[in-house]
Amino acid sequence: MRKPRGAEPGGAGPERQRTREAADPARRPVRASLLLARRPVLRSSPNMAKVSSPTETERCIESLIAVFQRHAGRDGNNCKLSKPEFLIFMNTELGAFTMNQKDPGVLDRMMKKLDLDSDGQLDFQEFLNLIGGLALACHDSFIKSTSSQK
Ligand SMILES: [Ca+2]
Repeated sequence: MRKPRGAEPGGAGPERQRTREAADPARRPVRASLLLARRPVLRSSPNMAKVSSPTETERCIESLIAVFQRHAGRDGNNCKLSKPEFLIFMNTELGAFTMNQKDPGVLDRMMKKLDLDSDGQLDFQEFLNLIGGLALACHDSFIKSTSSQK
């Protein structure tokens, strides 16, 4: 009697091991980042290096850095967000927020307020103040809406 493939008892044999190894590189792409560079590289076998997946928080930090650098780099300097870059960032990444503003001067005032050293550009720290402020406003609004439901 012929058994169907892979139905043998103790199916975690060499065949299953091979398919898992083949699928791994696609599931866990090796990514270059500061966060991952500091993570320990675990080796389960001499031929296979496993890089542990970034946590949700690490992915958020990586995303913030990537988005900042992508927008700041439009003029060649990816360390500072110029006013035109800031406006593009606000209209593309935070379009829902921007569209709800009735005052056309709100982005100008935001840029001035965020630009703590008044160099006409936002560095990453100044950018994080914007993100932190928006996150805080969202959190407060979330708390208010959940407490009013009780
Ligand atoms: Ca600045």
